[in-house]
Amino acid sequence: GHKACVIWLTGLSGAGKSTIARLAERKLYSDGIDAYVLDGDTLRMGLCSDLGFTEADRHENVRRAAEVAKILAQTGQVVLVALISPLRADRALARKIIGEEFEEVFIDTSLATCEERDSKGLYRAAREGKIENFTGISAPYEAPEKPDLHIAADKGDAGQNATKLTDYILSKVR
Ligand code: GGZ
Repeated sequence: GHKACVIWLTGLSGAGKSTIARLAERKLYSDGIDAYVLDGDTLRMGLCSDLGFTEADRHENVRRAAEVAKILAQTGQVVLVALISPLRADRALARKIIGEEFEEVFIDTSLATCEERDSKGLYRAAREGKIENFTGISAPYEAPEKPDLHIAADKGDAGQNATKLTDYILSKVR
């Protein structure tokens, strides 16, 4: 068996968190490691469907995700959490809930790049004032100061970044 852990991916909307997490999940699988992705988008359709994007709601979103990740990690899986989780205090809470198995990974894609990609048109809508409290535009994003792993994701394709992440995870769990 391998050690369980919770890989917490933080970064802006459109930074590539979910994509990288899903690619890493598959790579881990082919290395015989059970991995599971907990995605903000998915959680917000069910468990967190009562939450919006105020500071209080994001705090609660992060707290619930951390509690679920902790339970999943107890089953021995590698849990990949992909959540903007913009505030340092909230990520510190997640670390506290999860304990020593918590690894913070910064998917560092600049606001300029995310906004240029704008794959869902959300940045444009936020600039037009159609979405309130949008991270990076009208709500803060506090970059991690000392992430356990820093992935500069402005350049380099998702596959390469997922390989970096997978290698890091393998070094932790084996
Ligand atoms: C940020 C928002 C917002 C606002 C909707 N601010 O790129 P996406 O679409 O698919 O991912 C974003 C997702 C963020 O949810 P999280 O649960 O990760 O956020 S947090 O950790 O801060 O609670 C984005 C969409 O929801 N979205 N409105 N105002 N992102």
